[in-house]
Amino acid sequence: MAKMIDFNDVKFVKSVSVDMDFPSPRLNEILFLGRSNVGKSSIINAITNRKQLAFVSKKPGHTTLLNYFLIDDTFYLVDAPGYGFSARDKNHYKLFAMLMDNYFKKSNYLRFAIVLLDVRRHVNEDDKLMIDYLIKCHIPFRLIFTKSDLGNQKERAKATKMLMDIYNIPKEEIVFTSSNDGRGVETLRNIIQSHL
Ligand SMILES: Nc1nc2c(ncn2[C@@H]2O[C@H](COP(=O)(O)OP(=O)(O)OP(=O)(O)O)[C@@H](O)[C@H]2O)c(=O)[nH]1
Ligand SMILES: [Mg+2]
Repeated sequence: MAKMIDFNDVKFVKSVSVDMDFPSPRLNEILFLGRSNVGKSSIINAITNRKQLAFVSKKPGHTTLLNYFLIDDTFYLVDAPGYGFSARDKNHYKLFAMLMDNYFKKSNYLRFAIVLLDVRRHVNEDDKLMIDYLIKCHIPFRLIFTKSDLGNQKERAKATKMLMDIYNIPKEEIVFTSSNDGRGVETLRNIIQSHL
């Protein structure tokens, strides 16, 4: 049996730019994707039981970098920049697209991607582009809802139906997380552990 990962053992290692100067040693990577503001950094903080660890992306200039967090000296959690700037900021979108294209081409260590969706919002064109890209490239991934503390029962039911209808996802595979009240966080740790 694989060893149990200690998610509390976490270090920020480095930010990787479009030149893909990966950290060493090379280890398996779990990538977090999602629209800007969906809660990527917050869920990484929740998974690792930290308050402020993953907000390095909020520093100026860090918005188009991949942030690498080493977990238990075993693998990296990779916090990607948020997408969804395309309409507002063409330049940002170009940088994001270049960064991710290079990443998907050059990282031979990506094991699994987690695409975060806000429980209160419908998937939009940006989400669909990202998800279609993962499917096309045969990158295994899972769709995970964030901010479940803000959604009521009706919104969760609607969100469930949405994923069942659009992506044929079985009901029992749908996970609701919240960085605020911690629900779903242990499930997410187990999902990550199972893909290492
Ligand atoms: N109520 C609630 N708020 C949350 C949750 N997760 C994140 N937030 C809030 O949503 C906002 C965005 O969270 P971030 O974690 O910075 O989102 P992000 O996806 O990393 O954003 P970018 O790095 O800009 O792409 C912050 O104000 C968080 O406090 C949650 O589970 N519940
Ligand atoms: Mg962030």
